[in-house]
Amino acid sequence: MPHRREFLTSALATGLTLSAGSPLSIIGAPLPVPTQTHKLPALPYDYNALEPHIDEQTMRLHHDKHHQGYVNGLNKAEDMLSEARSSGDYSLVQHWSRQAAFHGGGHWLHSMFWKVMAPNGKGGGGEPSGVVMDAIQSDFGSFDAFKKQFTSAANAVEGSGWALLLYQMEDKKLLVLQAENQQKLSVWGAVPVLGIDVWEHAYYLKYQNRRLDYIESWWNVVNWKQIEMNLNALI
Ligand code: MN3
Repeated sequence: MPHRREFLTSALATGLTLSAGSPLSIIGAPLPVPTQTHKLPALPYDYNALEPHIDEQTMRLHHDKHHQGYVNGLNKAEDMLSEARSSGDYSLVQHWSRQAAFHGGGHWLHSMFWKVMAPNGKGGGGEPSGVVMDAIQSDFGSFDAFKKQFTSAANAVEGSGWALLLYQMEDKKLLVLQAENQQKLSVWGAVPVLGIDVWEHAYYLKYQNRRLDYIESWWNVVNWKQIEMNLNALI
């Protein structure tokens, strides 16, 4: 499907007139409307389901406004990138590639973030078992050692970012990394299987500047079954 501007340009070039407020049409036939490639996924639970660890208002703002913003930003960046490529303006290509990386990172990580959480006692909290526990023990020594390292990494992110547990495909090992913003990582070939958002918008309403309290409470809603599915898809 052509992008909207290309389409409008070609529509106008062929002498069509567009009237404001009415659907585009050629002699009654509806014209294709540009699709928004990426869409905001629904939360897999209610907005208040993670209380008291993550409050309802934070979840509403975080999912409906912040995540939606990344989805919109990614759709726009991809459209603009396509235009910049056709025009041959490679400084714009670079600009929109960076925007796509930022917003795409945000969209992907938030989509994972909602899924790796579940209400406490209903899939959330406790410890992993099976393949996840085996991998954690083998790569970090113990679950406790992993949890301390991950908590410390999350708490120490400078400014906005994430702590991530990733599976390194080449080494077949788990590792913990920080991502600044959404996308600045230091390792290739590693896929996130668990992550915590430590941007202030993820916790500030309830925890204010007490990021560590948020992280420690967050462990109560970690959905280890989902992490097992994420890992099993890679190994
Ligand atoms: Mn966020």
